[in-house]
Amino acid sequence: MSTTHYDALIIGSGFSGLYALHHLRDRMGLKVRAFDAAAGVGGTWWYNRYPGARVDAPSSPFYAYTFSQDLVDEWEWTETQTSQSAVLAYLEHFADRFDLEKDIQFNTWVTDANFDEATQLWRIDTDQGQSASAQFLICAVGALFVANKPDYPGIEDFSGECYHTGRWPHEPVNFQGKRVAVIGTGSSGIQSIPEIARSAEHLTVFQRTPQYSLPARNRPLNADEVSGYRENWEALRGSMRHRGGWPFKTNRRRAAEYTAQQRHAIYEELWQEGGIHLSINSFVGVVSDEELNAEVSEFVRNKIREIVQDPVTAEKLLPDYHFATKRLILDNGYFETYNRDNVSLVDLRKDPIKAFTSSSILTQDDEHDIDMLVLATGFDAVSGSMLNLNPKGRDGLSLQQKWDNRFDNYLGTAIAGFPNLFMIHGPGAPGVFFTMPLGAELTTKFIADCIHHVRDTGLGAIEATTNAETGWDDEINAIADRTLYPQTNSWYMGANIPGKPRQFLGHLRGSQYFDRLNDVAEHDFEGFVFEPARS
Ligand code: N01
Repeated sequence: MSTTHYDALIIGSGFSGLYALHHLRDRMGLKVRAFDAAAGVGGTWWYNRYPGARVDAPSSPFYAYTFSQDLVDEWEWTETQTSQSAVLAYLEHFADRFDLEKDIQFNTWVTDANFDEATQLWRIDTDQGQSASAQFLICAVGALFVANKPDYPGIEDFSGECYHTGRWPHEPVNFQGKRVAVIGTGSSGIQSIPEIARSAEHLTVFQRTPQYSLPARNRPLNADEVSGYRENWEALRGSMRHRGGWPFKTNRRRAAEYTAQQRHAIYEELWQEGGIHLSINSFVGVVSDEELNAEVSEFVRNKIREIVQDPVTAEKLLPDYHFATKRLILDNGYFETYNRDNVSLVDLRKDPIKAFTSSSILTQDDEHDIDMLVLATGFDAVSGSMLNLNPKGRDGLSLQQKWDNRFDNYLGTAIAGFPNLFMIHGPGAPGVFFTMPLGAELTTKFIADCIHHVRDTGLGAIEATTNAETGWDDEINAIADRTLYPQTNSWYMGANIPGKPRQFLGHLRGSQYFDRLNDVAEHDFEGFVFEPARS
C-alpha cells in the first residue's frame, strides 16, 4: 500500500478541524489533509440533528468563528439561539468560502495512527485502505462524539425504532401516532422532549437526574442588533477573548450587600431575561459559594413548582445538586411540556429500569409499552473520542494504555510520549467552558506556534514532558477545587460513564488558559522538549 506524505494530518472536520485546516494550509502554507467519517463537514453538528437541537449557550453571532470580519459581515444569523441546521449551514458556507472540502476526505474512518520514531512521522491508516504520513497529527475529534448507550438487559431485543440523539438519522423521523420513550434529560433530552411531545401520541420521559434548565427565550435577531455586532466586531471579539468566551459584562455584585428580597428581585429579572444570565450575571460566586448557590437553586426549583401544574410531577423534576455544576441547560418550554396530557415522567431513582422487551420498558413498578426509543444518554465526553482513535506513540505505547486511569496531558493539547500530536478541546482544555469556535481558533494558533518553531529551527519533534503533565493536572484541579463542580456527578467529572476515571475534564478559566498558551509559546515552550531532526 502506498503512503501519501503531507506536512500535517487533521482528523475531524467540525469547528476545530475546519479551522485548523484553514489556518495550517492557508496561513502557514502547509500541505494538509483532513479526514472525517461523516459524509460532510460539521462534526458534532453533522451528527446531532435531533428535533429541537440548538446551541445550548448564548449563540448568535458569538458561537461562530471570530477571525474574519468579512465572514461576520456576510453571514446572516437570524435567531438569538441558533438552530442545528443554521450552524451546519454556516459550517458548510465556511468550508465553501475557504475552499476546504478539496482537502478533506469524507466517509473515511481513521483506523490507526502510529508514531514512527525512526522517521519522526505519524502514519495513519483508514478503512478505505489508504495510508498517509505527516510530521504533525492534529486530533480535532470532538469533545462530544462517542455516544453513550445504556446496556439495560434486553435493550437489543427492542424491535421498534431506536435513535440516539447524537447519531440522529438524516431522514425525517415521524413521531405521529407513536408511543415514544426518551431516556435522559441532559441538554439533548431537554431540547428534544418539547418537540417530540408536540406530535407523539404519548411521550414517556425516563429521568435519572432532574436538571436545572433556564428559559432560552429564543427570538429573532433584529436589524439593529445585527448591524451593532458587525460594526463593533473587533471590540466584541476582544471581549470574548478576555471574558471567558462571551462578550457579556458579568456583574461584580456581592450577595451579602443585598437583602433577600432584593436578591430575589434580581434573580427574577435575570430569569425573565433568559439565557445563562441567572448563572453569570446575578452575584459573584454562584458556582463557588455554597450558600449563594443554594439560594439560586431554590429559586429555580420554585420556578419549576410554579410552571408544572401537577405537584407530583413537579416534585420529581426538582434538582437537588448544586445549581450550574452540571452543564446548564437552556430550554424552550421544557417544564411546560409536563402540563400536556400526552406526557408522563418516570423517576428512575424511585422506579429504575429493569429490562427491555421487544415492545416495552420494564421498570421496577410498571411496564411501559412503546413504539419508539430515543436515547438522549449523552457521550463519553472529551476523552472518549481520543481513546477511540487510540494513537500509538513512542515504543508503541497506546493512548488507551497511557490513559488507563488518568487522562494525563499538558495544556489540554499535548501528550508526553506522543510527539508532534496535538489535540483541540482535549481533557484539561476549556472546551465547553469557553466558546468552542473561538477556542478552536486560539488553540490552533498555539499549535501553529509549535509547528513554526519546530520547522523554523529544523527540529524533528516537540513533546510534552511528564513533569509538565503533572503540573498541569495540579493546576486544573486547583481551579476546579475552588468551585462546587467536583461535588456533582456530571460528565465534566467523567461520572456518566461506568468505570471512567473521575477527573475534572475542563479548564474553568478560558481566558487565563489562552494567556497561558501564549506565555508558553513566548517563553521557549516551557514544559516541552525537542528532538533534533533525524534526517
Ligand atoms: O448528554 P448528558 P446530552 N440510564 O450527558 C442520562 C452538549 N450539547 O447529550 O444526569 C438512564 O448531558 C443522564 O442522567 P444523569 C452540552 O454540552 C450541546 O444531553 O447522568 N439515564 C442525563 O440525564 C451537553 O452538556 C448541544 O443521571 C441515563 C442524560 O442521560 C453535552 O452535549 C446540544 C443513563 C445525558 O445527558 C451532553 O448533552 C446538546 C442510563 N444508563 C448537547 N445514562 C448544543 O449546543 C445517561 N443517562 C446543540
